[in-house]
Amino acid sequence: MSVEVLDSATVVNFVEDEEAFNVSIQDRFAHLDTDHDGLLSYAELLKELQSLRVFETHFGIDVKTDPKEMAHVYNLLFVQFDHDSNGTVDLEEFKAETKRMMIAMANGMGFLPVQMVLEEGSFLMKAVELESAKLAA
Ligand SMILES: [Ca+2]
Ligand SMILES: [Ca+2]
Repeated sequence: MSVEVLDSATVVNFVEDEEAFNVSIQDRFAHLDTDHDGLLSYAELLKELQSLRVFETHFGIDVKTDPKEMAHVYNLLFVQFDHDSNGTVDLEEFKAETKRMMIAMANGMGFLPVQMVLEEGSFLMKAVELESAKLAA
């Protein structure tokens, strides 16, 4: 984990960079799909949900003090990902919902950069990496 500064433009640029975003989605999906059946179960997706920093900003929930509340939120989120309600999340569902959530988060961030603790390999970290790669180019 590391502390990074990011703003809404960083997140939006990443999501709208179709190629970079697709690659990241496929990478992340493959990484989360530990039994390699091409679908994400609740347990598999949970790892991703836990790394999404969207909760603190979006729901204002303290992850550490209320695990029961978090379990409830994770359940609601899984249902959001599972568009066709078949109990698993496929690549298209994962991509569509991740994109939607990141844009929603970017909208919530406004124009001021915010500091966040990001996990290696998380989408936000990739967004930051893409942005700094562009700045360096
Ligand atoms: Ca799986
Ligand atoms: Ca599904």
